[in-house]
Amino acid sequence: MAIKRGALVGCGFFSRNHLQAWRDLGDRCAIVAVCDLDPAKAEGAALEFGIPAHYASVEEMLDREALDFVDIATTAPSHRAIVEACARHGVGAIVQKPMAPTWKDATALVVAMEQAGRPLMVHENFRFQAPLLRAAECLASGMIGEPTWGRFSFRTGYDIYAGQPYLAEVERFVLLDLGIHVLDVARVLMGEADSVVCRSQSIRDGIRGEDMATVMLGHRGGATSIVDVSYASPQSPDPFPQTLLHVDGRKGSIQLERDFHLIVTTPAGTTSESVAPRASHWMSQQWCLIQDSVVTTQRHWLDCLDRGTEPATSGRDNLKTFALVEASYLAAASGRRESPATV
Ligand code: NAD
Ligand code: 89Y
Repeated sequence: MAIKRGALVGCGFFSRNHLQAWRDLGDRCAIVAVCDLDPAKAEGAALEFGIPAHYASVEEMLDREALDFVDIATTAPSHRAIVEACARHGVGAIVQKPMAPTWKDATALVVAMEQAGRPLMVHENFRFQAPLLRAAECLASGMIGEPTWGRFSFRTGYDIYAGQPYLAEVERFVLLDLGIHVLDVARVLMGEADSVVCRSQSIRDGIRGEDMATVMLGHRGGATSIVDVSYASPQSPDPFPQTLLHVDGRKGSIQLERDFHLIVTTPAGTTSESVAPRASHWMSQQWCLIQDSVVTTQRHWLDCLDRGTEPATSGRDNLKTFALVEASYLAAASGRRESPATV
């Protein structure tokens, strides 16, 4: 397979993980340009990662570079315009979550890429985390039978504002930033949901949006699940950034406990295994769960480009997760059970 030529847009906090992961995948792709509205950030990333070109304008970069894909690691308000520019230039894109700040923008950017006939994947990395991949594999094997109930929980007091100060300013906060990841995991393990109940809370002083939310999903097969997310849960030790889960099935259960202990109960008995992520020289102890999943996510994108197949987290697929976020906001405001939009 020919080496894919990619360009990264957005050289901020999280982009380093993308660039390190592309470097790990260097036998399959080359990042040939980076872009940031702040030219110093683009130049700094190009220098540090040995990337030949840097730009302050996406349009200029798309005009000048011959690309197989663009990797969009900017914050959500810019995603629609950048994806639409990729669509106009006939270039595929992988875009960070959340796909957009609103349902209208999310659907528009998916349609733009579909009309251009180019691939679009959302960089939704939680379902690609090593422990969650293993939990999904156990469930899919049928060893615990049909799932009947699930809880997917991410609660932390970790100072996320230090690295991502923009999160304090957004009106739609924890559901769109973090709930979107955990709702996606619930979809993968429990199947599609057709009803949503939600309560949200704003706990921390000085933030604009909600930093705690509890969602109850009704799944099509009859199962129920709870997704609870919080950035206002001081604790020690803090499990950040682990998602913990418990799924009951008709024949057993799966539990993912702190520090990557997976406990599976089947009619044959209970087993426990360590499902820790892979650590590599550029990863930190705390973030390697996510950093390792960035490599897995980006590898999946390259696999799909090579094979011409639809990514598991394609724009169209991710709209189904986005619809659960929208229904959660609606349910929190109305106090009623809401139905997600059909995608
Ligand atoms: P950031 O603000 O640190 O960096 C974003 C960069 O994009 C900035 O340097 C900004 O100048 C640049 N930018 C904005 N608009 C641009 C445009 N139109 N053209 C070129 N450059 C532009 O943000 P971040 O914390 O790195 O977050 C980026 C994205 O990654 C967000 O969508 C966030 O939700 C996501 N994120 C994902 C994870 C994860 O685990 N999946 C973790 C953290 C952040
Ligand atoms: O913003 C969040 C995300 O997307 O993953 C982890 C995070 O950076 C903080 O919880």
